[in-house]
Amino acid sequence: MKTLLILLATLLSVPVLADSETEPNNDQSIADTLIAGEFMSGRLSHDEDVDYFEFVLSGGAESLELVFGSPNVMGTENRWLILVQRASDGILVYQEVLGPTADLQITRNIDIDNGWHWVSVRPPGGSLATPNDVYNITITPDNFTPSVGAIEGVWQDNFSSYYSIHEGADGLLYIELSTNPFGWNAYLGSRIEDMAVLNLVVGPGTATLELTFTSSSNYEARYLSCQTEGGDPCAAAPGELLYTSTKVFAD
Ligand SMILES: [Ca+2]
Ligand SMILES: [Ca+2]
Repeated sequence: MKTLLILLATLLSVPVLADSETEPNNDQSIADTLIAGEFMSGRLSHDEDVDYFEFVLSGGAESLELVFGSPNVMGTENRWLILVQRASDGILVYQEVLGPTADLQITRNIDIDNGWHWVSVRPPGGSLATPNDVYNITITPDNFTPSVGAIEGVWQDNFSSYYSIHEGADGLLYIELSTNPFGWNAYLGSRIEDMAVLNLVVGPGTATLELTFTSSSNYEARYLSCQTEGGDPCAAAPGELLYTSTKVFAD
């Protein structure tokens, strides 16, 4: 197990589920594609640089979560103008000048319909300087469902524990890569849309775990039921948020 954790720590320096802009992307006809739930990074290289991205919503999307950050930015002076535009008629569905800080990305929920859209990132104009730090942008529609295989990989929760997810036609295997000296735990079950329901198959006691994927790189974990080996209720009550995880490695 120790070897595995060292291996994981080595792998974790590699960002995953991420893409970078491809210049020139300065108008709508050569926009880069945003994938729901995946991180896109870019940079305004000069005062005339505009970065266009495009995405298509389907299946009855009604709102879009847009997350905008700049993880290495120094201070609070950096501002980017973000526009979201419907391609069919050019209507602006969102525009705002955003100033994320290194420790605080910005999240907005935007009312939106199905169809093709553009996001553009540009200098803020006026007396504000063009920021030259790297920015990142992630969009996730409210009806988002990860595709089969998109959630495979190694995940880390907000308490620094690791998990491994394996998904195929036969179901979803979820392994807790615990440092617990008494052994490891595994759950088996299946996923429908954004929710997996999994039963403990290796480990003490009985438990049914529910994972809710809010994107291809985030989920929340809760027990639907849980009993210890001695038949007592587990410390965490059913429905209580146990942890949130982010994806840290994929093939
Ligand atoms: Ca750029
Ligand atoms: Ca550009």
